[in-house]
Amino acid sequence: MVVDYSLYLITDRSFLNGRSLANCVREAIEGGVTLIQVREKDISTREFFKVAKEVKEVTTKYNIPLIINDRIDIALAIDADGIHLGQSDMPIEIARKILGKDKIIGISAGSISEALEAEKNGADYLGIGTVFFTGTKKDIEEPIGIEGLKEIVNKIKIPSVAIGGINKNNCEEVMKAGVNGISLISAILANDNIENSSRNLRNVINNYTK
Ligand code: TZP
Ligand code: MG
Repeated sequence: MVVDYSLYLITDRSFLNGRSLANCVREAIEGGVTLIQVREKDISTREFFKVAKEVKEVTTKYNIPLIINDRIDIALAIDADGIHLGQSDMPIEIARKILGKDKIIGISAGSISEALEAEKNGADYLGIGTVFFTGTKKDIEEPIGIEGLKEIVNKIKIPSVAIGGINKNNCEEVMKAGVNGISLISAILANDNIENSSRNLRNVINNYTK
């Protein structure tokens, strides 16, 4: 599967203000989002399954790959295209055994050693960060910044996306660091007009996509 990593929306229901996640995802795709990750914390298994299934209907219709954060069982249950794992989640080798070679496995990496390890163990892409401080994820230590991002990107061969505090004002310098794309939550979902905010990002990064 050829995946376009350029504009990667990660979901978070706390930004929805009563809007349906499936509709928000549809608007984001209309605005140029190329990849979706359903990432939900503090949610029951049943609710996660329901939300993921609703989003899957939209991504299937638009032929956009769908990644599930952390929950391999949910990914299998809805036949998602892949999974995104953090450093404390299931080891990648085990996830690969469970999911098979055709599913996408993404790994969060915040250092060169984490990135090289994930690449060696067969990750399909890396989510590199946190690049900037962000209110969306509170448990962040020191952001790696653009320089830290460049150092990691220069050491790896697999596709990468940057994550953490990315918005329309800083996405150009993030793309210039050499990543294949940007992944973001609030810069898209915290806006009333999701399609427009996606399109604004799309317009800036179009010049830099590999
Ligand atoms: N992992 C590192 S930062 C982050 C995650 C899931 C949150 C990114 O959210 P935002 O709103 O794009 O900064
Ligand atoms: Mg995780």
